[in-house]
Amino acid sequence: MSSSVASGAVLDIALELDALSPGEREGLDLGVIGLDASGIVRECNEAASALFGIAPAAILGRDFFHAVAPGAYVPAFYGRFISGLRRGVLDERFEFVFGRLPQPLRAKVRLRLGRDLCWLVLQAAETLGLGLSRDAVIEAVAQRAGAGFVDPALCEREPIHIPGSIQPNAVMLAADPETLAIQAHSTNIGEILADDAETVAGRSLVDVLPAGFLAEIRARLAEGTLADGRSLRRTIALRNLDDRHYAVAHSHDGRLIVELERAPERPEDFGSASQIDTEGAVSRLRGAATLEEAAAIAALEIRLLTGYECVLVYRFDEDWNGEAIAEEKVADWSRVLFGLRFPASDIPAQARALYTKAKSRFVIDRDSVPVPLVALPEAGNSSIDLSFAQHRTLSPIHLEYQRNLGVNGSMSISILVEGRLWGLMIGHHRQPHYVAPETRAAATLITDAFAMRVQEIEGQRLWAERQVHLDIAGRLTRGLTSADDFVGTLTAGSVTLLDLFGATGAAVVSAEGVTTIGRAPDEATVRAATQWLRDMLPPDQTTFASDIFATLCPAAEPHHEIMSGLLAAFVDSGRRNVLLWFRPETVSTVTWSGDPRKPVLGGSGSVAVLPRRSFERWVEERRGRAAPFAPWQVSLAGSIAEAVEGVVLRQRRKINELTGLLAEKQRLLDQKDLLTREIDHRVKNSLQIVSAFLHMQRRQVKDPEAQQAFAETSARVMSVARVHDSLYQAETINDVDLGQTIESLCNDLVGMAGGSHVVDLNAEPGLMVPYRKAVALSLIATELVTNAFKYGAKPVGGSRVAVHVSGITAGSVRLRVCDDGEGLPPDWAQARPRGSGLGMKLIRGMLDQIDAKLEVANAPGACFTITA
Ligand code: BLA
Repeated sequence: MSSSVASGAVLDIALELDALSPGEREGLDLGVIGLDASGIVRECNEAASALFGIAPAAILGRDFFHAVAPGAYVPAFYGRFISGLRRGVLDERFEFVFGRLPQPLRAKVRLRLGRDLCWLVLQAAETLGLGLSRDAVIEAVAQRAGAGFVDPALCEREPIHIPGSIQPNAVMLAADPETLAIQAHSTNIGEILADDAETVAGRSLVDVLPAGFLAEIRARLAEGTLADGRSLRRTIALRNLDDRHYAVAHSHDGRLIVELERAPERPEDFGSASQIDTEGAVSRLRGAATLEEAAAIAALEIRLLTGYECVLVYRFDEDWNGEAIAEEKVADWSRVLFGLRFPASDIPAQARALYTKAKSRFVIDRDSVPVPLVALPEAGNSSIDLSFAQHRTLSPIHLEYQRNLGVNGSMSISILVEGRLWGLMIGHHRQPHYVAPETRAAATLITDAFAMRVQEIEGQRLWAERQVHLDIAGRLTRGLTSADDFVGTLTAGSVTLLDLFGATGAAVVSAEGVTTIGRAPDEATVRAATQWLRDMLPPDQTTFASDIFATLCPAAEPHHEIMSGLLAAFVDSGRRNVLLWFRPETVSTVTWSGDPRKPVLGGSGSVAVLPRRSFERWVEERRGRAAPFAPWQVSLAGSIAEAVEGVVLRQRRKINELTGLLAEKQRLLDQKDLLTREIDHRVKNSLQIVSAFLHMQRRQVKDPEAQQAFAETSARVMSVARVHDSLYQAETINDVDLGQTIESLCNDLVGMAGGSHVVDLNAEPGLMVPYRKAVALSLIATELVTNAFKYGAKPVGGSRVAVHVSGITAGSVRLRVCDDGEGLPPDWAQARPRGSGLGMKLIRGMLDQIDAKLEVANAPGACFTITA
């Protein structure tokens, strides 16, 4: 803003002002202003009022440095004034640029302490533009004829880290960190050069900066502790100049950058903050219980400290839109930004990325004229990266935004929570506003303290919430480890999926089906939603969360009231099993500062985009949206799904094991069956052979009794063989078809007996009896039929025997053998047995074995009924 260039003899009028009458001073064509010791304008001539474009009456009696020319409230102007007053000696000549619209003005200034007043003599030197890019923006605003709204992404293109200029409150030097050779400098370099040498070409920092400061810089460079946002800050006296300068050195992008700004001579000159201020502020922040309270405290403390008329705490949401969650401002500023939402494009992505690295931005005067950087040939071709420079000029588009917002002087300090840009501490002033370096540092410190308190408060809340969830998740997983039925464990236990994530409904999709709890959609919708997830998500994605699911998935749309929010976790890689949580739609209103659908205006000429003009409240009714799921909730859902996978896998393994076991058992059973049948077959064969032998032997003996005995024994063996034959043919190894067995048996007996014996068989088909019963009944039948053949036979011709086999009740059968002989004598039971009596003994033995009952009657032939 200032230059120490001598201002020519014209301003020598300052020497005579005390001697002139007020009328004579009024008549001068140089601007003359008389200030009292408080900086109040006591006199102002016509030329001065014309220079400022303000009527003398509106200047007289007002504070020059705060009301008339607030841009002059800087060390280079007010600082000179106050120091001179203190010393009692003041006569300074310098140049100053008054930022104002439409055109800033460079003026030659002489500040001289007169007898009663301090004289300020001003001569307009030239009107200036606001720099090429800012002028282009202003031109575009003027030209704009409803060019409509454009893609906000265009805002992200501006390379704000290489603006090619700095704000005029400082002088900048860029040097080679190795050789300290100056590579570039701001064009106002003359302000710090004592010898009026306008150029530093071919010179080194050694020629400009004090040796002590340079030694520190060298040491820090060697250590590597001057990069990545670190800097060395010192107040230094420049060679041949009394003025103390606040110097900040940092290295970035292969350059050493030094910024020098005139420092207040005394802390009280510009109300520089001290530890005393920050101490109180930090302890008050500590006492804040809630986020809102902490934000309000931080905003107030910083406003009091920095003097901005308004300080806001601005918080980003997950989409990088932002909201003013605290607003502390002077009583006479009626504008309200508190509670309003601002679209993400207001602070575009590249700005947010930069603010994550570089902590703060202070702008004294929005309409000050940027000072270009000139690169010397030594600098090479690349532009100077000002990412970490304190005095980088801000984007001209953003400065236009500030103008639309009614803001001139401003600050923004990054609120970083866990390394992420959580928000900004924003300072607004309607006039230009200087903040001393120590105060800037203090505001940054308080902002950091606030960020830490946020981390604590949010961390505690999150911790408590997470603890509850971890506890529930732990109970669910413990349940899962001992359960085989994971669906039941998750949906029907003392804790369920509904106890997690503030869900109002949940569902489990498994191979068995869909199980829902709470407010959940019908099964078909759950299935359709699951299918949508399977179709839409890349194969390796195992979890999914959305707060607008009903607008994404067509099947969910009709159910937006209950499933606007969805959190899903696939259990297995085949995605057959999935856990789902539902959150209802929460209808809410968001009040935007301006229509969020039109945040960016199209520009004109070389300027593609312009900020919106209107910050009118714009109320959006939000529908189709649920409270969003937090990332930790999504990952917790993922780990529950993993635990479930364990159960599913275990279940599957168990089923596989059991199926294996079953198959093996079946194989063994089949084998045994085969073996038994084989044995039965062989037994039958062996018995048949034995029976045949007996038959053969019968022929060889002559004794009729022996013959009879052989025949009977043969028949008995045969009957057992028959049972084994039936067993061999039976489908199951235990049961025997009794009718069939008896039938074969009777055929054998008729065959063996020869002659004219006949058996009339009446057997119920498919009458199955256990093996033991079959053997016993077969033997009994053999005895009874053989006996009938023997004793029931008529003298002429054979006997006719009726054999009847039938079932009575389940598990019991009846065998009846009747002959057509004369019947048994009345005393047959007592009579000496006919023959050997072995037959009857055998019958009784068999009856006992199977616990059967025998009835004997004459009807009229002998009739035996066995119930077994
Ligand atoms: C930067 N925008 C910013 C900054 C703020 C805002 C605080 C930080 C710079 C600074 O310190 O001033 C926005 N200011 C706000 C908001 C509030 C506020 C939201 O007080 C509400 C309380 N901005 C636009 C459009 C574009 C744009 C349309 O509105 C681009 C087309 C750009 N904003 C933009 C750019 C920056 C910015 C490029 C970076 C400025 C810089 O650091 O150079």
